[in-house]
Amino acid sequence: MTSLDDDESVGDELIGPAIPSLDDDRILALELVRATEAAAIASARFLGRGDDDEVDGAATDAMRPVLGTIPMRGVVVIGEGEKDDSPMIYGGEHIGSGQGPLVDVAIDPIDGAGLTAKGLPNAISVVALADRGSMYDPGPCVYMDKVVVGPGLADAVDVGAPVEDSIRAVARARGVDVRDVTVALLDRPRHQELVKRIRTAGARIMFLIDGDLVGALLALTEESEIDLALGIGGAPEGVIAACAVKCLGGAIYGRLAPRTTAEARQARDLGLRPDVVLSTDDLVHGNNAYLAATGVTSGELLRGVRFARDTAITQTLTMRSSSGAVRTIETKHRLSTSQLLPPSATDRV
Ligand code: VTB
Repeated sequence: MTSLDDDESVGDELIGPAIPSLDDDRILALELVRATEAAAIASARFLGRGDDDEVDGAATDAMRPVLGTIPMRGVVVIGEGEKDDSPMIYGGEHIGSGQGPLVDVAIDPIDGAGLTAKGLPNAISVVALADRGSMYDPGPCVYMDKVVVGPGLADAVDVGAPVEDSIRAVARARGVDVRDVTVALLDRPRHQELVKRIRTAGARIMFLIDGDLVGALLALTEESEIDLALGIGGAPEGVIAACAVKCLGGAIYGRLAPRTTAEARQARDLGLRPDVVLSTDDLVHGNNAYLAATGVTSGELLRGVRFARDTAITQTLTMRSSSGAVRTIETKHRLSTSQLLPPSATDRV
């Protein structure tokens, strides 16, 4: 976990005029949109071309310079893992214009690089912010076992409770039959047993090929078809989902799911507790979270990037916890004059 006290580099950031508080800086909710729009447009150029790394690289390349213009003093807590040949935004990196509030930053320039490379639905580009020191750092743990439910269902579930109980509790809270409860989870062999139990309990399942963040966001959206997002997905996505919970209501419970005993040991050495259930507040404390997500490929949550003559149209959700405002922003970008994209992304127009 990053904290103000143990981050030596914060020293320089504290020099100068008084630092604004994050909740005074509502403009950030709009500034973030530009970062996810840029990543979405750049990565959508590689739709269906079969190369995940190209998609990922384009998203990161386009997002990085925009993040650099945002008036914040950010430290990346949730960044990208190391991958060859891709320009990464690393955990610990300082990001932002160097003015503005002290924030923790979580980025997923593209959740669903593989989906985009195959032209499949539900790829999004995401950035989230919260007060400095407030985001949970899953360290070496790649996976987290998660339960996400929308507003009004927060008390109905717990990652430690049997899934059958959670499904029944959600049905009761929503006033519907169990067979009308819809669960989203990643389509993975590791979920075989869980799938059997959900089916035996009588609920419906919507499988996610990839991109469990969209599953979480849909579970948090009352009008969506999904009531509950479950199962083992990305740990970073768990922290980002917690930012969304702060803005939209509902709850996330997560437990780190180390892949090996060595990873579990490494996590414990860093003070993490793989056996403990983490609440929304453990994953992001305080009430100052922001999140922006732009559709890369179309899905139930967002439309993907559409290209026309010298134009790209994007759809973005942007939200901020302290006001509770959730905006859907559709933007028409004139590609020949847009300052948003690096030249490498526009020369293919
Ligand atoms: C999910 C998904 C990501 O990783 O977190 C998934 O949201 C979980 O890992 O898009 P596995 O694919 O190994 O099951 C991604 O697919 C890739 O980061």
